[in-house]
Amino acid sequence: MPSPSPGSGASSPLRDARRSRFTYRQLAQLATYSTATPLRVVAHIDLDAFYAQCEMIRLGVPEDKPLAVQQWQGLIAVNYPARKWEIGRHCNITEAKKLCPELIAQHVATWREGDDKWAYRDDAAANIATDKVSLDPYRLQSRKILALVKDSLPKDLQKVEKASIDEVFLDLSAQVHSELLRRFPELSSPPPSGDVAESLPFPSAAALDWRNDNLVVLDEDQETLDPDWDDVVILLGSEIVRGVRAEIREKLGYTCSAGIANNKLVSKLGSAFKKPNAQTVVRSRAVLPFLTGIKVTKMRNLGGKLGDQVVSTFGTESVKELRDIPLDQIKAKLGDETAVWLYNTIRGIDLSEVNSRTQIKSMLSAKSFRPSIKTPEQGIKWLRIFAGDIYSRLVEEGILEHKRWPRTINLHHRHAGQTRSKSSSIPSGKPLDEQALFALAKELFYQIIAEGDVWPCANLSLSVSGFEEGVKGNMGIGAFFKKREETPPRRSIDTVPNESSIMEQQSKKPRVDKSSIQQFFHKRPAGDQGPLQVKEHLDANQPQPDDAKFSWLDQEGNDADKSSHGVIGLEDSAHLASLSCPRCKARFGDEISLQSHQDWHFAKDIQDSERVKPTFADQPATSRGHPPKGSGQASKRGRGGSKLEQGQSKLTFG
Ligand code: DCP
Ligand code: CA
Repeated sequence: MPSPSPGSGASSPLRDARRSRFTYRQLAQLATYSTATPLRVVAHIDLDAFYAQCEMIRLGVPEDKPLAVQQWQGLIAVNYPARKWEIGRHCNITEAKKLCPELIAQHVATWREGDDKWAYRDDAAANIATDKVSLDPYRLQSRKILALVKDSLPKDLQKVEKASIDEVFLDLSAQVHSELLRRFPELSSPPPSGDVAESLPFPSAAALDWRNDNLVVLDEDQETLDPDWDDVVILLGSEIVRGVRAEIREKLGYTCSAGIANNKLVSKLGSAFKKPNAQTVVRSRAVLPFLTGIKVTKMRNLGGKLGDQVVSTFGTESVKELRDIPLDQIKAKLGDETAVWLYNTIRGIDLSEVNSRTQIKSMLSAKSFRPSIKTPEQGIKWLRIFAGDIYSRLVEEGILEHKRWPRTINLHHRHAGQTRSKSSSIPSGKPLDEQALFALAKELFYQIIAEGDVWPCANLSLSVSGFEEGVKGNMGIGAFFKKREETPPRRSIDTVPNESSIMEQQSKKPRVDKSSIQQFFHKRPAGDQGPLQVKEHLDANQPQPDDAKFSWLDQEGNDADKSSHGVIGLEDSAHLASLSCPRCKARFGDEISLQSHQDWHFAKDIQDSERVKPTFADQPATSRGHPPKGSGQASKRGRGGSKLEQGQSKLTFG
């Protein structure tokens, strides 16, 4: 039977007499992207082996050839043919070549001092001390893909959230609503009683054609239930996603995987369920059985410390077993807010919105030094590179047209396993160019140096954040500066906290349950100081970012749970000697690969800290679509983290 269309289903007087489980109100809510309707349709699209596909397409490598993307001695992306040889990100290049001698290993592009453009270089792997990874080629492809996704959806009926460099969420509700009314005109009439709480008529489609979708299948008795509107809408969503994926494949050559469900949580699990080049549909009736087979630590926002705590507190990773624990018991262990959030999450309930904001929140340029640098001159050289890198991305962001402007600049310095950070406001009223950024960065650097005990330095990272919107319409540049000046200028902030600053910060916050989910994530103080605010103190325990890995996540990453947690100090030689990640137990062939991997954890922690987690405020939802009191507001708080992306089109060295 084809997809549902008027008259496509065998209707009988008996069927006509039945009523749907869904109401006219819930149908109408679809058109407004309401998170309260159980008929909501959300998709998550994730590119397969993304960087590897970028390289294959760029180099014209046949699709069945194994290829991996190399960064120094490690691998950061592995295509599916290479995965058949058991090559993964945990391998270093030597191990990978041993597993598959035909492996094509393409090193990422790098910036090099003296060149004003990134390039693919044959000797990059040997030049870790002087080169800095460029992810520009992947950002460019990512932008193209995002633009195509948007183009392939109706302009006025789309809500697209870029979730990371290779992922998007789509809220398809409004488009599906419009398609539904087109195909089932009977739904356009008002409820006969005039009451929107009235049940809809039963769908006239008796069977739905899922084409080659990977449908999460159910027990036979559940499958025998006739499809209701929640099944029909998800089928329509799935058709739309199939079309988007086909466009990406046809026009740009990339394969991707997708999940279609009625919220972000489940759609994301769906896209990872079958890869590559497949789409998985999780109907609402399949959510609970689907989640039963998934580990709690694989769920969105549970890949980190919170997930670890849940597992250790309740002694199980199994979603099914966790569902047997009464809410009160979870509350007693985790506090009310976290407990309710967890209770809902393991039942597949997630009222967070797809957030169509695609603007970046911060930009970061960083470098881990191997060996560590030992003089201010060396540091200054890198600051100039960072300033050039960030400035070129600001230009892409529209700084020359005064569209957007960062308010804060942050410098992070790592020595002996500790990070020192300084930040200051970016003065308003005068043009912000590369030189100005460089001067600000130097000032922060000298402040750090003045504190003493700063050499050798293992990592420097410069970031800008706190973006403001600039000129709109016919507002002149004067108005732009005026607006900026109204913002109280911030003094250079010594970010090593003292007791009073901690107190002040706390007093500004609303009361948070001590054991709530919030405690797992550092919070930003009032007045956005960018994602790195979380690192504003001497921190002896966190590994630090490598240039590429950290850039990847800081600019792109919003991806939730690709890891588990548990941190080590970078300089902790005992840990490094073991060459296995203490957070997720992944093994590495050399220290650099291990550190890169740990940098990824670190960067992801920062990304995670950007998010506000709880979906509901207090009461558990007992059924989908009947969220507890206060859920609407709380769901607004549960937005995704920063999705940052800019290219590095030009870098000058002085
Ligand atoms: N990435 C990275 N370092 C990591 C993880 C990812 O540099 N530790 C980069 C390379 C990936 C891209 O981000 O190609 C997207 O990450 P994914 O986790 O989505 O992985 P892939 O797209 O490579 O593979 P999959 O098909 O499993 O999604
Ligand atoms: Ca991917």
